[in-house]
Amino acid sequence: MERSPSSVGGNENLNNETLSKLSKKAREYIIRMVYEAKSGHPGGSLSIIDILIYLYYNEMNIDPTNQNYEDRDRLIMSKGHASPALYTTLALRGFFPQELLMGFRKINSKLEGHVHRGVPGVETSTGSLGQGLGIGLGMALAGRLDHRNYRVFVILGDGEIEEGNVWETLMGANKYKVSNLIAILDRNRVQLDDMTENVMPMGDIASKVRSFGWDTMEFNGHDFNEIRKAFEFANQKRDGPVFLIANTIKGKGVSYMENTAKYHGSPPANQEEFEKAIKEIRDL
Ligand SMILES: Cc1ncc(C[n+]2csc(CCOP(=O)(O)OP(=O)(O)O)c2C)c(N)n1
Repeated sequence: MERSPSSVGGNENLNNETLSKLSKKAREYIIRMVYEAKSGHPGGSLSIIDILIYLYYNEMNIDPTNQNYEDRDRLIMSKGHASPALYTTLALRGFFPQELLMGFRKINSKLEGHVHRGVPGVETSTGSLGQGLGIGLGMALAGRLDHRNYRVFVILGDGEIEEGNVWETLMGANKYKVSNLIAILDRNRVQLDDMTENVMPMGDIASKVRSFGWDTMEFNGHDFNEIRKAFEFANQKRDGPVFLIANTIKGKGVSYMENTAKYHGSPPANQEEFEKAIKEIRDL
């Protein structure tokens, strides 16, 4: 199937400056949400937020005023612990009121700690790592069978791809030659409690994935020019799936969170840390 983004939906085509402002706002929300909840995952949320902002504002065919229209592009946040990043992006984009963000992880809020389908704009629940790509392949195949023109974007963590079922899906997507499936790897090199290289050395991920029949491209996941080029690459006419490898920094934007596993699943430890994080984000 030829991949041709339709004009339906809400591509805003924002410039880099506006995208950066939105990312800063989102980073601040991420910190506020996990600090207020006294739990949650800031590190892997801060590493993926620039890409999410780009996708939801400039790339995906979506319509916050008609959220479930059949031809909308789908996004699966397979690393479901990065819920603060996805929820914030959806709220900023108008899928639900921003005031609801501060209910994150609280009783009676829909904003559960791991990405939850009850939240407007969320396509599928995630959190058990390794499952999102398979779900994405199913959605991509369904789109093809239904003669729909939508694309499916799946965001994976580099710790997550240690899961074997990811590699089963890499094979399956090649077998079925799905051209409407785009995987995005958040290559921040840190896992839950250590560097990914120490937990499971992955070697050259791009050449491994290419050997499974996917087209690949590596880019800087915090540079909007490079993010734009990566999705231009993904949109080229092709007859198979695409795997984009985003080189990112875990905890990006908050100095004491960067490149460390300590803030994978911990909020700022006290008011001082919280204020430092907010100040650093505002100074970005
Ligand atoms: C099947 C499964 N095993 C283990 C976990 C626990 N866990 C949660 S996050 C995480 C690390 C994920 O690392 P990565 O994919 O690199 O995420 P990121 O650094 O981008 O946050 C682990 C092991 C889980 N959620 N699901």
